[in-house]
Amino acid sequence: MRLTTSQRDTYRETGFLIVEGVLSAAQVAEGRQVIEGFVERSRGLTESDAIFDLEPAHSAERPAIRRLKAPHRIHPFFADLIRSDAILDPLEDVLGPDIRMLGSKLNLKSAGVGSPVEWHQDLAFHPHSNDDLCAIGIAFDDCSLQNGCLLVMPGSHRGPVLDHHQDGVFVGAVDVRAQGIDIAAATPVEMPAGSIEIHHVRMLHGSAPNRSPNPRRLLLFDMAAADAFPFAVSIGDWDAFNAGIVRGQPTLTPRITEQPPVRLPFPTRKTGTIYEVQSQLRESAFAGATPKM
Ligand SMILES: O=C(O)CCC(=O)C(=O)O
Repeated sequence: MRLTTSQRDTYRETGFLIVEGVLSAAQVAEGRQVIEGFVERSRGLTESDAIFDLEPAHSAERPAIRRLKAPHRIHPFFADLIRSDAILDPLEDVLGPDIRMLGSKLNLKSAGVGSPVEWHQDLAFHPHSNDDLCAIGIAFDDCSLQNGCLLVMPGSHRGPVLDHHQDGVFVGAVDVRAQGIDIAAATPVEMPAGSIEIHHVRMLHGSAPNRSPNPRRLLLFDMAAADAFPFAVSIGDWDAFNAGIVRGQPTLTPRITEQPPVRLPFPTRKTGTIYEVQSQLRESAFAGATPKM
């Protein structure tokens, strides 16, 4: 499904976009079944590993996965999805014809225990030579304020990468109170299962805990124009780097554009998933009640 001119304008102006009905009911059902299989598998675990990031409340009796770390590497359903026209066509309208997948993650936000994600901009984690990057989120459940849908600050994608440091260390989160950011102005990304949302790499976003009886499973792919090259992060093996090209051609010519300031995510004290890095933030923006928008 290609984006309409009005959808492209919305993305350019606000920094995010929701498109409903991208996955069929059968694909949503298959995805849920695959995810349930991993939840069953996690019963035997007592700590997180290379595949599973477990919620603090996880137990064999009540398994609760916070995140599947790189779903495209562990199941063909997810690998096929990011190479499908349904997902790549709208991405091409946002990123151009040559597209690299930087990585994937599936945040499960289990009913009643799903952890929050503190406010952040993805570009703070992986600054690039230009900012034609985005994340695409694929909903396997209806996403609402009640079950901890994504919250975005429209227009923030036009601003600088904000301070994600505390005490001189990268904590992967913006202290919104200290930086005077009014999160009451945030927009909830509410959408039915089978929808996608695309948000710009500079978009300030986060999400509240899931205190509802319903899960909120969101598959996310970090995507980049193939001529956006990472700053300060080793490319490593060239062929492995280019294995991430999911449409079009790789290039040896980085496109360097003028963009609002970026900041490098160094020094680090703690690495791992965003939940682990953000655990260093002194005060959660989501402590207490689910915010009302
Ligand atoms: O799952 C969410 O609500 C937010 C995910 C996110 O922003 C991230 O994992 O970087």
